[in-house]
Amino acid sequence: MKCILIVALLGVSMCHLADSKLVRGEVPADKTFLSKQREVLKLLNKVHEPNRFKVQAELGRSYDPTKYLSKYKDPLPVKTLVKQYASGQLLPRGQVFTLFNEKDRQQMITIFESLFFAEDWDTFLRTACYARDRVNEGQFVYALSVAVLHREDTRGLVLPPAYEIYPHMFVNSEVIHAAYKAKMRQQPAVIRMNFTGTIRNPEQRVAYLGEDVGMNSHHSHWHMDFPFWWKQDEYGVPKDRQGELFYHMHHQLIARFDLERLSNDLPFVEPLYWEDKIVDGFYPQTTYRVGGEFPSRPDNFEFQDLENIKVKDMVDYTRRIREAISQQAVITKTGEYVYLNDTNGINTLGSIVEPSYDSKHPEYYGALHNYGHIMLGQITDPKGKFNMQPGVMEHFETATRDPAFFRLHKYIDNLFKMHKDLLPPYTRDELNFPGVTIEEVSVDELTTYLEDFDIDLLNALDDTQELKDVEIKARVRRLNHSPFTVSIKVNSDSAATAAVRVFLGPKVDWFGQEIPLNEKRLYVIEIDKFVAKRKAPACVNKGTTVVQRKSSESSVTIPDRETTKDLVKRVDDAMQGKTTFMVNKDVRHCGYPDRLLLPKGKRDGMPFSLFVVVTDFDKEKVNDVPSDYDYGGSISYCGALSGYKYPDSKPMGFPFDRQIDADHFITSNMYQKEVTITFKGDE
Ligand SMILES: *[C@@H]1O[C@H](CO)[C@@H](O)[C@H](O)[C@H]1NC(C)=O
Ligand SMILES: *[C@@H]1O[C@H](CO)[C@@H](O)[C@H](O)[C@H]1NC(C)=O
Ligand SMILES: [Cu+2]
Repeated sequence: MKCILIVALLGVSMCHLADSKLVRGEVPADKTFLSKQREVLKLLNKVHEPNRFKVQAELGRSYDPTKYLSKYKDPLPVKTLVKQYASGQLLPRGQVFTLFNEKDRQQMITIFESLFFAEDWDTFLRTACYARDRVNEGQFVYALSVAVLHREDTRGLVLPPAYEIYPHMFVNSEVIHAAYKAKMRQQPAVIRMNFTGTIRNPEQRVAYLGEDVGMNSHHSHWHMDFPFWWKQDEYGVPKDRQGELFYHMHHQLIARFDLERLSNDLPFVEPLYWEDKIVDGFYPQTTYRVGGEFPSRPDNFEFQDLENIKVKDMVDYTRRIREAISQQAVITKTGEYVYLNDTNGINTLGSIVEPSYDSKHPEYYGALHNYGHIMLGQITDPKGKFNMQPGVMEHFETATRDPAFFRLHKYIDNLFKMHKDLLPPYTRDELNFPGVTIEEVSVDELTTYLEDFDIDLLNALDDTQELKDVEIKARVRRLNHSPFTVSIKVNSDSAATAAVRVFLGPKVDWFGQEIPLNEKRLYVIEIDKFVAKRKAPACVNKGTTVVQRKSSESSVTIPDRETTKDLVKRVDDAMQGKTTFMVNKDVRHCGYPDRLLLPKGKRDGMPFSLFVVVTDFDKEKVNDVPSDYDYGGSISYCGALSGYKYPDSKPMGFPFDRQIDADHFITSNMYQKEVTITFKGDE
């Protein structure tokens, strides 16, 4: 007992010396924090209408940024913003903003930089109020969100869930129509939302995943935490292993989609190809707030040349990327080679494929992923003849609704696989943890069910101040699972710190055939990754430790987001001194929903393979923080935001990211076990 205590104390005090940014867990918010939180919530209230809060509105009206240029670390963006506004160049309010439109994105970046470079909170707030009623609301919400997520003086502020800021992106047209009716009658209403499509479309069986608001929220927040346009050096906020995370997070999304498909008797998703037909069409049944429906795509549609992006370009980019992969080197703008044959290769490749601002040669390797989104988004109006709105693929909030999202990403993932397959399989030394044996792993019964969830639609509905707000909600079905605990019995012959990775993979494929390990690895999902202290033999005589971990603690997931209404109330109560508002400075909005941690499974039970891998954390640790520091809770897919590096040096997805020789894979520090997931509940 004593011995553990000493270890823990040492860890904490050491890191206090090393790092002042470290705030562990929740602390009570002070007045300053509460007032910032309140201001941000006001800024994001009913963004389609002029700011209702008089003080903010007045602040914005009277503020002239050009008089305070010395208050910006870089005054150029805010100068540009003012100039663009004055000359009417900005995207008007009310129009659809998509990040994939180059011009609209550049404007959004100017707004973001104006906010981000504001020297202090006051200047930030004034700039935000200035922009709130002048710039396009889509650009505003995006720029403000990314700024809040990255400024030091806004750390820990909670943003309202995106599905409450602009519910149009998340619920379908019928719901919006019904909501308007209810609002006009001033009657509270709960409107049942159905998933897109009909039973005659097999893809509809997995619509509950692609249309899950938590899943969409995770995806859009991942892209806010790791924007592809992020200028690491200029902003002074590095994005550690951004290219690799792009690969890993999306790979996990596809693998999870595939397990969900298997649970619903659908085969694994097939990649798409630029010159082939896209067999499955998509009818989103979703409407923009103004400007009409999201465009739909009939079955068997082919990719079309757009004004600026040709199908042939996509083929060329792909060929060059494949060439780089087989040569294990990419060529830079200046003609040098950057090798891909080490653990950093995937990061280089990821930033080329997405591409992020770090792409070594965007002219040569193009923008495979981003253009893929655009090609799919504009497929039904490639020449802009009908002035159609952007498709669901052109917003990270809506992209996963379209099954083509997973097909595009499978295609991209196969390129990453091609690269990983050229790296040598892990050696026994790399896999092993000498002196450590997992003796047993046990898990509670794994069960899933569907439940109702209500989305607050208040923000979606235009109204006037005179019209009273009535409760109008959309009720959706969503997947959930019973909480479970994984218990791992580890035997060790010395004291050290262990990194524990928990994975789940399919056992049999769509045909019911057992999947060989080297193929299974492609569909293995990460359930958790955490650090457990092993007790020293001096403390525990027998050297056996049982590590227990709850599903709710998973570093893949975050819990349900708090509703704006509850958040506002909590802040108001705390400001009046009625309650204490607890704040976690590392709060993450990015994170797979806890509810979706497990795939649905089947009514009569579906077998899966559970893997637990224990390795030596001291050999892979990267940051000088206590080993159980949780970086806001969802590091696995979302990395570390607060200026830290990704916490372990192993390749993401280790040890399933490389080819496996099944006969020489499972070492004593690994454990494999069959588990069953049973779907219990109503459809
Ligand atoms: C959803 O489907 C049910 C049953 O088919 C139907 O009664 C209901 O009106 C639908 N909801 C909406 C919002 O269209
Ligand atoms: C990668 O390839 C280069 C060029 O062939 C070689 O010099 C280097 O040693 C290789 N690195 C690894 C880790 O294999
Ligand atoms: Cu994405």
